[in-house]
Amino acid sequence: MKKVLLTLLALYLALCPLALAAAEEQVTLNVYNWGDYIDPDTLAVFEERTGIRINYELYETNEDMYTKLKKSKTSYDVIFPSDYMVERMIHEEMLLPLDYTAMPYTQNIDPRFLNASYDPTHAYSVPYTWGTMGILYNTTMVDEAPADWDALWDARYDKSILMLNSPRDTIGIALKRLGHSLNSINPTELEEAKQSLIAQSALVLAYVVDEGKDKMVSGEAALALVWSGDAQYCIERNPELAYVVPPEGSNLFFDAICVPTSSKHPAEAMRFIDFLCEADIAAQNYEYVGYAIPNSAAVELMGDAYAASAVSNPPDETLSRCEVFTNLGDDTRIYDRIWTEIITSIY
Ligand code: SPD
Repeated sequence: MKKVLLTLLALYLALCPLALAAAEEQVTLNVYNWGDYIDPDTLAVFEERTGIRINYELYETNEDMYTKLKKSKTSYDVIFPSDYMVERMIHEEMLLPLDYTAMPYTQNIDPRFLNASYDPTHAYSVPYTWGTMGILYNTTMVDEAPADWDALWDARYDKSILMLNSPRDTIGIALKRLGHSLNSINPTELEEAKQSLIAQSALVLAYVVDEGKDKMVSGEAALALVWSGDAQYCIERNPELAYVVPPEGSNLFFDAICVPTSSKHPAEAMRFIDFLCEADIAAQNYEYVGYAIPNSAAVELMGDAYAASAVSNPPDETLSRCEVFTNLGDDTRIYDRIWTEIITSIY
């Protein structure tokens, strides 16, 4: 009996350091993403499958995410910037080059999405979602379908209009409405856009990001400037809602997955990116977030329902009227200043 106990004790002492080392080695990934931009069940699947923990934090705009990364001491491992922000972060050496040999499921990405001007060889970014900006409107609350961007400046919808609390998007659409490029750095055009947004502000119910979805689904507002994925989400929950990309043109955006240079666990971060590219996981995320995905294998899995959505899959004619945001370099400061002036004129 004594011999058995001594053997058990020896075994325990031998295994204990191993168990402690394993516990110490447990990796936690700091994932920083937009609100409502992943099915939380997929995070649980990843954790269970890999033993890697996920600490998940949210942001509302590219600018919030960028500022946090620049200023915070927290090291993030995975982020989801849009096109122009990827370009800016590459330029400012804030992103790590990706190891595609460690991410075999990235082969599911449709090659049409792999020659983007914001990261031509996709050395730093894996495409995650894409979409357009447009007007979501309640067909029972507006007199007619919006014919152009002016609908968001229409006094008939006083305090029933929602705008995005996002500088590039909102200023960009004001520029587009006035017939200018949404990448304009022309001071006269930007001043004109600023004045138009200040004038519009009296009609605006709220400047929102994710909270706008509930307001539209519940009928609290009649019209909203939205991203197409959020339009898809809302229309699925309230069939009285419809989405239009106005004829003056709009923004075509691409959101991507990247690893910041501050990452402490780049190998695990890439394992997570690879996981998100698995067909069934990407399809599950589409069902949850409503944003179009560049993953051919997942699109194949989803079949007709996905293909039939004109919101997720706008016709080429609509896309040909859209522009992608570009990194404006130092001129980004002009947008920051204008946005501050708009917001302070309101409150
Ligand atoms: N729920 C938030 C979804 C984020 C969509 N990103 C759009 C970026 C446009 N530049």
